[in-house]
Amino acid sequence: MKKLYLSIAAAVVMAILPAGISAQNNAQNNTQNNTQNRLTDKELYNAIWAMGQMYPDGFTLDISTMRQPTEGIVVSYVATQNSFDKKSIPNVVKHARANNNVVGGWYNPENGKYYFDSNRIFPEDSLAAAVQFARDNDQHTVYIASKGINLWTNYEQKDIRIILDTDLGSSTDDLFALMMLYRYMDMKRCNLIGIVVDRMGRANADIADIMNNFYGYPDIPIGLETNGIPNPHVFISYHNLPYARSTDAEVMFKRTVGDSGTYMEGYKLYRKLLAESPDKSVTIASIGFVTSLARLLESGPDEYSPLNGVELVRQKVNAIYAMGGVFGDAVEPDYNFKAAIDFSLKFFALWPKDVDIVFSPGEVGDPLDYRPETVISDMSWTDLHPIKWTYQYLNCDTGQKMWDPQAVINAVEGDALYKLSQRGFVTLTPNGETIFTPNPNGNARYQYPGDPVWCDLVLKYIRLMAIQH
Ligand SMILES: [Ca+2]
Repeated sequence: MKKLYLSIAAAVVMAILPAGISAQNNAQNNTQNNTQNRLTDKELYNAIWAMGQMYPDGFTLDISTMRQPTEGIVVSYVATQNSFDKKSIPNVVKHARANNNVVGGWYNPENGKYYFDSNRIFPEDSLAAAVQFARDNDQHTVYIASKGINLWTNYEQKDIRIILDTDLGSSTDDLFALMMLYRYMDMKRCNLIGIVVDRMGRANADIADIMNNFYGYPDIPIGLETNGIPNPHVFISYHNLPYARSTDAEVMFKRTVGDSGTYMEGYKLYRKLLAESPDKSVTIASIGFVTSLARLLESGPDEYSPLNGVELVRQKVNAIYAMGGVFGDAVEPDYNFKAAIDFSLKFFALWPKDVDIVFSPGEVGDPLDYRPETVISDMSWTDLHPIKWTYQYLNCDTGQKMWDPQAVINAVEGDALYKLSQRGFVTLTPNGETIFTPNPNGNARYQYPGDPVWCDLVLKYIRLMAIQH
């Protein structure tokens, strides 16, 4: 359901009420139920109806205080969802009084109807519970009052199986992309079936291990590239994060694999996970080097599948969302493909031309600047937090732009949040340039950068995920 709740002052509501009541309550309106008790039911219904007309994009109203909630996650009850027009308002109010004293409404210009409903408000750090409640009440969206954004609940959504392919251990946007996936898991919006760490070095896989544990998914399998590119540039060296200790020398973050365990080779984990998955069920989010992907595509039959890598991808993968590439008028250099150019050339040559690939160029995430002080502030709810630790103890003045989450969000949300190019084919030059050739039968598209409103919305979305606990 479309909803856009506006932040109007209670005074505006009062302006539509009888003068005497308006004056009294503008002066002193702190007592719960005070306002409602002073209104007759008919006056309350008229006020709600008037708000629906004044704010056709939507409103939320606490009828015990006649104020708009300024924070909270607003979810509608299914019981009142077919409440059209003025005659339905008494029933909505009755339900609201019996439950949470919150009503909302909006106008649908497509059918000329006003919709009113009774709402429940959850704390903003309880997104998973709010989404579950929304699903139980057949609601497509929840509304975040403090941020002015709607989130999809996708209650009818099928299982999306995600494999994250990441170069953990350098820029911190990989950490945020991974965080988003766990929070999507909390909301049951995807199933993260595996993490492939394509940056060589055991510590980088250990980072995935502590992230899995911290976010409550200790058993998500992790693969590690062992034959990728040697010594790629490190922007922020947070490889010591898995072994952080408190001032009392206590190990801060749990691991599942630990010092004695081993990680599966990255492309082998791909083969295992793909072989175990239904056809066309897996979406890959690639936010690092395509080293393990190139090795997967070059692989032959093994104990997991009689198919070679290309055929396995063709049969099992629905789409890949890849952070990288430079398109259109963009001038910024690509890092991910160029840094691993030999692997990237193999990847582009072998990736099946009938399996979709959506590129997220750097310019999409560029304006989404999640400042270090904001990160630490958003994570003020705990001191035991791997991302917060990184920001507290390392210099994170570089690398905090939210590039990688764009591939992950697009992979889970689908295309609704992004403006994508027309279809075409993309080839890679030995210099690392991505060449796009339009073709309606092409498998490739790329994200266009969003406008400032869009960038603001998506950054708020990422920040909302960071406060969940
Ligand atoms: Ca990355």
